[in-house]
Amino acid sequence: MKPMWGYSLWAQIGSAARARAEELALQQAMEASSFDLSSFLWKLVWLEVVLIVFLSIRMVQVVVRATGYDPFAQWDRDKANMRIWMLIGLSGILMAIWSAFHYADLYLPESASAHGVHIDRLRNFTVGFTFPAFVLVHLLLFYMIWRYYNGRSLAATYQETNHSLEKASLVAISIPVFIIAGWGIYVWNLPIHGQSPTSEQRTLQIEVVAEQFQWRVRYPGADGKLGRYHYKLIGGENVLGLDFTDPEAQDDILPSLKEIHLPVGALVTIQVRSKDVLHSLFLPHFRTHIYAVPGQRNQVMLVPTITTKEMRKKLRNPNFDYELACNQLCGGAHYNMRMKVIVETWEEYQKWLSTQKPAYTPQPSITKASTNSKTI
Ligand SMILES: [Cu+2]
Repeated sequence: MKPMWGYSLWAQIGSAARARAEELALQQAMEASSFDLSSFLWKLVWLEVVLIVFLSIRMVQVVVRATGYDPFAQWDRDKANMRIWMLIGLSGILMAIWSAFHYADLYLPESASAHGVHIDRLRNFTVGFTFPAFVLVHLLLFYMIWRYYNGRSLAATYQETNHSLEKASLVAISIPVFIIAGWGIYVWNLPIHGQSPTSEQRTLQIEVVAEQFQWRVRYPGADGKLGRYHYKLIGGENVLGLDFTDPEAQDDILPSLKEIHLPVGALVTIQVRSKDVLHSLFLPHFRTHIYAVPGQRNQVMLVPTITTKEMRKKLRNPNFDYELACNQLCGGAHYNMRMKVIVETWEEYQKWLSTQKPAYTPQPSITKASTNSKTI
């Protein structure tokens, strides 16, 4: 039977990803079964190290027992414990501070969506507030370990109750918690349903469908509406299960390229669903993330504010591209689930869309089909 709808490229991309996943699984199975001499020798080396440590301790014990001389009798155990704790704790905190600066290059660039600016602000506030507290509390913790380790004459003062201190600390802690929680409820609501278009703002509704291991994007046709679908209609060339009896579905557009085009400044609502397992739509540069759940239609909205061209200029990187990634380990070729996101002007978006074909092409009548069969 001839394919009814002309977008077999999607099917090809899908089968290529599946073939690659099978290839990888086979490779892994072969690697698991073959004998690797060097890794075997390394395991022997580690076993030897463990044995040497164990035997050394045992030897010391035997010597102590035989001679009655204990070299560790004079050791202050509490002091040793305190010093080990100080070493572990302080090196941990130093590493945390070091890594925050060392990996600063890997931080995301400024947010490219309207709500992302709010998310960044909230994040900066929270980190700005908690990081000094984190450092201070840990420094105090290790100071206390040093000051009051057992064996010192100092003893901590005991206080029965101190209501005013407890009240003060309760208030001091709850104020920032309330601010962060309340602000957070407002900010995290923005990408879900907290944004509505202004009077001049354009709106766009698209659909992104996840499957192992690719994304498919559906754009509305001239009517601006996405048509009906049903999972039972998925099959053959109808990869998204669109209901083509619905006129709104007939003009929907399914580009075959692995790209998403978004118009800058428009309020874009993305409907997300999955055809198989749990996936996750992650647009890090837009601070946007939502799960793609089988059997459920999720929704996320964003207003792209910086075009790809502008961001390339800002970052002085002519090769920069926004990215859509799957943020849920969904199977063998999970890494393959990424797409380029192109933010452009409304005119550029319209121009690009006009070059894409609708998902549905009316099936030619039998006589036409027979005469045109070579060209279809
Ligand atoms: Cu995935």
